[in-house]
Amino acid sequence: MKNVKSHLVAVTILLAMGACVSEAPEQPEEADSTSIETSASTSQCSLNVMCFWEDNGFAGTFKGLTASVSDFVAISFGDATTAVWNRTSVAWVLFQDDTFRGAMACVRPGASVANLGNFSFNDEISSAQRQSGDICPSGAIVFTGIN
Ligand SMILES: [Ca+2]
Ligand SMILES: [Ca+2]
Repeated sequence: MKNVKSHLVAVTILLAMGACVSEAPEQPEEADSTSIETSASTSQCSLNVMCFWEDNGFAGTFKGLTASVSDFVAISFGDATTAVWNRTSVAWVLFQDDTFRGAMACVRPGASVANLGNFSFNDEISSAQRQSGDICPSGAIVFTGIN
């Protein structure tokens, strides 16, 4: 009887989840191609902000920048970044080392990366430099769109 009961509970939960999904408002087909799946954490990232999260999937501790930072230790975020989303209109170069040195990842306007671990850049970022346009420097890993 216990197994039947827990099975029923599971089915009830699934039905409840299904109901939630079907109640969600439909997204327009022509949604901004740069937008990423909305969740409690991605809503932390406002327009015109370069956003950083500690954990993959845009989760955990959040930092939002609007200007360059030469040492992430100063914002208590050294070697912590795992996910990013650039909601500014310019590219940002993220550096492995402080004072804009070392390996570079360039995140173009609107681009997001859910897991920098997929690009050998997990928990590496120590500085970030806002660019004046959407051009990335040569030698950088370039991110465009959803990654
Ligand atoms: Ca991390
Ligand atoms: Ca580093």
